[in-house]
This record gives sequence, structure tokens and C-alpha cells, in this order.
Amino acid sequence: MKILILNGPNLNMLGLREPDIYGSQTYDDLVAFVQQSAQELNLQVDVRQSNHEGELVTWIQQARGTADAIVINPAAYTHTSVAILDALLAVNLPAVEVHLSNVHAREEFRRVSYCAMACKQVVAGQGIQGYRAAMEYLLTNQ
Ligand code: CA2
Repeated sequence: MKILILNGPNLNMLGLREPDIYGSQTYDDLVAFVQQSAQELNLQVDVRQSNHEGELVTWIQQARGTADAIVINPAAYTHTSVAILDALLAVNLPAVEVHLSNVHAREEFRRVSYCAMACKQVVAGQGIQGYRAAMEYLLTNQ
């Protein structure tokens, strides 16, 4: 099983600020953890990060025919992007949304997710472990 793992804006800044909310691990640590987990679960992963909404949309479109599922942390675009929602609906691949923090217990605007409308599951508040939980979910719900 091939999973495209997408990360949205500012996640490349992980570990540099707000460790109380997002943890002290860096984006490189996140990638290493995801790759290690994928190896253990016998999955193939392609892990990417972009600060640009259109680039994320293009990568989702390209997943059609090249990936079996998508794990996405759309970061701030979670709460604003109909374009990412539409791309996920268009490719119609099983998708899981991940958030490092518990978005349900933060500001009101973080409780709204457009992307979740196209996802089978939302994992929030588990830090980088949430990416592994999302991969496990997709493995057992193919
Ligand atoms: O909890 C999550 O994973 C979020 O997707 C992270 C986004 C935030 O906008 C979402 O509401 C929840 C923010 C990612 C930026 O992360 C930072 C990293 C270092 C310093 C500041 C922000």
C-alpha cells in the first residue's frame, strides 16, 4: 500500500516555536518518525510539505493513480480551504486528516475543518504519533 503524506503551511517550523502546543520535535524528526513507522507497518510513504495551497492541490490530484490513500495535515488550510476539500473529493481516495494538537480544545475557528468532510477519520492531539495512527487506520480499513 502506498500512502501520500501531506503537510501544510508552517509545519516546516516545528520545534522552533510553540513547543507547548506542537511539541519539541522538528519537521525532520516528524519525517523520520513517519518513515520508520511505515517500514514497521510494511507501507510505502511519500512525505511532503508545502506552504502553498495550490501545490498541495496539485499533489492531491497527482495521487490519483499513484497512491492508494492520503494522510493530510493541512495545517491552517484545514480551516479555510475549499480547494483542498474539492481536490480530496475529486481524487476519491481514502484520506485521514491529522493534527498534532487537539484542535477541538483550542480557538473556536480551529474546530471548523473543510478537509475533514472528505476524510474517513480525523486524528488530533496525539502529536507525531497521530501520523502512525492514521496509517494504521488506513491499513485496517482498506
Ligand atoms: O495541530 C496541528 O497539526 C495544526 O494542523 C497545526 C497548524 C494549525 O494552524 C492548525 O490549526 C492545527 C499550524 C502549523 C504551524 O506550526 C507551527 C510550528 C512552529 C511554530 C508555530 C507554528
